[in-house]
Amino acid sequence: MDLFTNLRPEKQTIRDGVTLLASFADTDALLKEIPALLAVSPVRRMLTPGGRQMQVAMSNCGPLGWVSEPTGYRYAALDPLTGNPWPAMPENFRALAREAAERGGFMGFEPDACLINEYTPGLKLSPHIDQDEADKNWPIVSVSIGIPAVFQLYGLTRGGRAENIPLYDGDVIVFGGPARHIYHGIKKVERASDARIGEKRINLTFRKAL
Ligand code: MD3
Ligand code: FE
Repeated sequence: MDLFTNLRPEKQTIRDGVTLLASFADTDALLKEIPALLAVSPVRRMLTPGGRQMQVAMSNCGPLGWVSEPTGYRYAALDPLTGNPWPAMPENFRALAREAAERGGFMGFEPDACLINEYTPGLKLSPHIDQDEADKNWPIVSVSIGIPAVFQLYGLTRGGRAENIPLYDGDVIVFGGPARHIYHGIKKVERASDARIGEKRINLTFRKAL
């Protein structure tokens, strides 16, 4: 054992279709953009089709935004909270998503939606599959900002044991191919503080909805 065995490889295949790019994102640059985005479309706790409030607060940027409502899930051009379009996707967001997708083996990824998830300690995201995107041949690119969280990967069904993957500030995961059909979630977030944003984790997921 040497001193460097704790360093994570910069690129790691977690399983077929799941590529982790450790510390890939310049999160200082991403964070500079976020206040202006959330001033246009604030994070809010959406209602599930079951009528419950989601724990995680969400917003979007880009031409389309993912929304959950009692009537179901959809991608919408207008923010239902404001009646206005979502804020534009910043150029550095777009470039990051494209570069990460390429490293994960997907050329020409042009996301039309970026979901912004905001976690505070104690919150979790229950296991689910993302299936509201028209063409599942495109990947989803996830970017972690702020305090750590444990990502849980299941299989094609919700049950069974999860594979736990700790995610830190700057980590990017590309989910494509067979990984588009696996259940995943975020474990209850542990208390921690980030020097820039405090006790918060922000996750960006870039999607091609249409
Ligand atoms: C695996 N978000 O927004 S990102 C989500 O950290 C979501 O906020 C979590 O799951 C978060 O839907 C995890 C990683 C992620 C996103 C989409 C996936 C993993 C995925 C789609 C298919 C498989
Ligand atoms: Fe998801």
